[in-house]
Amino acid sequence: MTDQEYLALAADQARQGAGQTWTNPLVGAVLVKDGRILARGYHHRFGQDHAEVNTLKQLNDVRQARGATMYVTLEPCSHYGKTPPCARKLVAVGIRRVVIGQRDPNPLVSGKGIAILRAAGIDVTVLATTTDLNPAYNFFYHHHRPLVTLKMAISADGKLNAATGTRTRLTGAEANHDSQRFRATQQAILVGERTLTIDQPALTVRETAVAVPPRRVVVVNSADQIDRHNRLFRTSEPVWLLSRQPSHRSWPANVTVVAGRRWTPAQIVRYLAQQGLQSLLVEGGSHLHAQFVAAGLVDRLITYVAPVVLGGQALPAVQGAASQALPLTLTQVQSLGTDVRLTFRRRV
Ligand code: AOF
Ligand code: ZN
Repeated sequence: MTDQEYLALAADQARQGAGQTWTNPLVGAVLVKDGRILARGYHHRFGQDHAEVNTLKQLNDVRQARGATMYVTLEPCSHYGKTPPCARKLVAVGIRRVVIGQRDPNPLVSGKGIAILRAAGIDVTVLATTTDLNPAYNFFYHHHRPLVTLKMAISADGKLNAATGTRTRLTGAEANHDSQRFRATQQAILVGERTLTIDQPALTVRETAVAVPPRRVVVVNSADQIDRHNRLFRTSEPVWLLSRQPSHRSWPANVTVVAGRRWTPAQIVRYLAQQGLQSLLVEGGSHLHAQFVAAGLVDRLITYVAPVVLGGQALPAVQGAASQALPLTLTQVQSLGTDVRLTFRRRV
């Protein structure tokens, strides 16, 4: 097998940690000697052992690792964090070669893990074949803000709702499951005030187990004018109300009000970055979509197109703030029952 093929196996390992590792990335590893796989492992959960250590733990006798090659999807760490540095561990057990799927963009590690391995005489190959495993993690360390995905379900004529002030269920069960699965990968979900009251979204992840549920973020003019009977407040996942006006109410423990700022997309994204959030899903409505487009803060777009024409009075998917066109590259087309999902990324 080639280095790339072993790394693909390591990536399969990594994906088993999905939904459990944030703020850490998904990482997987495979240990190979004389063309035989001795062990596989991954980072299971935030705060627990790293992939390399879990892999070594699969061995009956750690001396088997002497002279072996470790394939790992991310540069082994160099720091004493919640666990001791993996790079030193690989040196200590006598690994001869390390093949790395991508360099760690976290400045705590970046390049230092590789340096430790090389200084100890280990043969190190660094590829860039596993960067797709952690898109938001990588984006966050390169751009110092969360990766922003805009998600919309529209009619075949590009409309969101049948008329202002009503909720229109456009997509079918398969598209709804798909959007639930996507939510599970996100650290924050944002809606505007009108969507909160009209659509009554719960903004929860209901079909996947996640260690940390996405924060449910709402931009409002005044937190104190929000109806506490909104469906959003019926469950205990964290809610952040980004309010222009200060709040004098007392709120339940899961609700945080951050007040006194005009919450432009730039302000929202800066605040979420300060809180360490690596991904943001913007889920409506049309005015918030327009603001993010106008601010140039849409990195990816997911559009579900439903087989219906809403016509006349219906609300366009993006409306309000004046904006320039947002050039996109289509990355995927999927049929989901009677609907279609189009995935785009911003063209750079
Ligand atoms: C690895 N293997 O499996 C992971 C790594 O707080 P800690 O100690 O868990 O360290 C977290 C950082 O370590 C994380 O931001 C990333 O740089 C690296 N993650 N490194 O060698 C792993 N999960
Ligand atoms: Zn580590």
